[in-house]
Amino acid sequence: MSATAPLVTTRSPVILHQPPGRWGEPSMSPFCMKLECWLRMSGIAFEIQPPNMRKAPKGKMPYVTLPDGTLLGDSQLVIEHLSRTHGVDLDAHLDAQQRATARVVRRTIEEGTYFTGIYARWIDHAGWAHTRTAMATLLPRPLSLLLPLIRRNVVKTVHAQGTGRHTPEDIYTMARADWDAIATLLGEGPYFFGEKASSIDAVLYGFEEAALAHPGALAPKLHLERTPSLVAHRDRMRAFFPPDRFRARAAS
Ligand SMILES: N[C@@H](CCC(=O)N[C@@H](CS)C(=O)NCC(=O)O)C(=O)O
Repeated sequence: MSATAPLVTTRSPVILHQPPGRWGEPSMSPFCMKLECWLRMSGIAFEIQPPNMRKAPKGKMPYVTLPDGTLLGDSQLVIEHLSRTHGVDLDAHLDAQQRATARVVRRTIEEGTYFTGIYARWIDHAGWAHTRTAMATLLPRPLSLLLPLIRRNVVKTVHAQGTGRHTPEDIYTMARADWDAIATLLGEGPYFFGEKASSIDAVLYGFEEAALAHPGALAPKLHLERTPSLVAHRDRMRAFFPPDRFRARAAS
C-alpha cells in the first residue's frame, strides 16, 4: 500500500538491521516487525541485514542505514524520517482525533504492554525455557555463553521500568487488560481505523506477532489466542509480507 507518490524515486535501498525470527515470525523483535511491516506497507525499497549492536545508534534494534550512509535508530523515529523524506503518509486518511488515539495506543503498547511481553519471554520460567534455546542459536558462540548475564540485565531493566516489581499475576492481568482494550478499539476491523490500514496497524502487528509466535504457554499468548479479532488482525497484516518471511520454526 502506498499512500502518495514518493518525492525521490531513484536511490539505494534503506538497510533495515534486525535479527531473524526463530519461531516462524519475521524477526524476534516486535519493534523490528513493526518497522518491517511499515516499510512493506509504504512501498519504500529496503533490504534486511543482521544488526551490529556496536554500531546501533541507540544500542537497540531495529536501526537503519539510510541511502547516504547515515545510521538511524528507533523504529518510530525511522518511520517519521522516511515519511518526511519519501513523502509517504500512511495516516493521511486519519483525522486529528484518530491520530491522537493512534499515538496513545502506540505509546501504551510500546512503553507498557511491551514489558509484560519481555517479562513473559525472559523472566517467566515457562518463557525463558524457549527464549534461551532460541537466543543460543541466534547469538555467536562467545556471546551465547553470556546469556545468563544478558538475562540478569533484562531482569534489572524490567525492574527499573516498574513492571518487574509486580507479581506475575498482576503483570499478566495488566497484559490481558491492555490487549482487551486494544481488541475493543479494533472492533470488527478489518484494520484499527476501519477499511484502510494505517501506521498503528503495523505497530499492533509487531506486538501481536511477537506474543503469538513464542512457543511457550504464556499468559499473554494464551489470551491473544482466545481473542479471535487480534489473531485475525495479525493474519490480515501478514498479507503485507511475502510468504517466505514466515519460515518454518527453527527452534523451540
Ligand atoms: N523505542 C525503540 C525500542 C527498541 C527496543 O527496545 N528493541 C529491543 C529489542 S525488541 C532491543 O534492542 N533491546 C536490546 C537492549 O535493550 O539492549 C524502538 O522503537 O525501536
